[in-house]
Amino acid sequence: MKFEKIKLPYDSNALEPFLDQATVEVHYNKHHTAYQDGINNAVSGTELENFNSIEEVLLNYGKLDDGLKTVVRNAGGGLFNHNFYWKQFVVNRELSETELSSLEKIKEQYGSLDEFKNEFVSKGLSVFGSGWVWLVENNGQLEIITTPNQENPLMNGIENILIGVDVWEHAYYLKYKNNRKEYLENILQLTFIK
Ligand code: MN3
Repeated sequence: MKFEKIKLPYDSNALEPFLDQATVEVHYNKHHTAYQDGINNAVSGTELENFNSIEEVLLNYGKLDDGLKTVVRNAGGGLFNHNFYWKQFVVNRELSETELSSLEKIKEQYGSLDEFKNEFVSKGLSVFGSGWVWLVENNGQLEIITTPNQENPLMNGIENILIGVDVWEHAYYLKYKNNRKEYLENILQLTFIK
């Protein structure tokens, strides 16, 4: 296996009550695994053999052979995005120095954490169909951006990602049904800005 999904850094019930155990298990065990398998099945005999990480593949997305782009965008993107998603949650750990300084930057740029949260949630609600909403730092400025399907900031050359929230229905439907807004508000409580 060339590109691997991360091991969950906590138990599958550790995100309760914001994210339920059943959702975490199906999302991590089924969906995330499918992205991992999808990209690994595409490696043999292609230029993907030359890369050492999925991040490196995505950062070079524009230069890849056209025949590889669909699988990299969908499965490779899915693998990276979900690795990021599970890792960002603050469970049984202190905030890092980077997270603490990002908190200050958010307050400076958005006025308050509440104003930031409102903007992030409304951006997440604006994604039509499946996709992601991100907080990134780009050229020294924080930006809230969205990507469709499994696309991500790396594909646009943005490496500094602070928050990434999956707004595919599979990420929340078991617990929140069609209430994406409540999911977005609750998921932020698991991140460093809680
Ligand atoms: Mn997902």
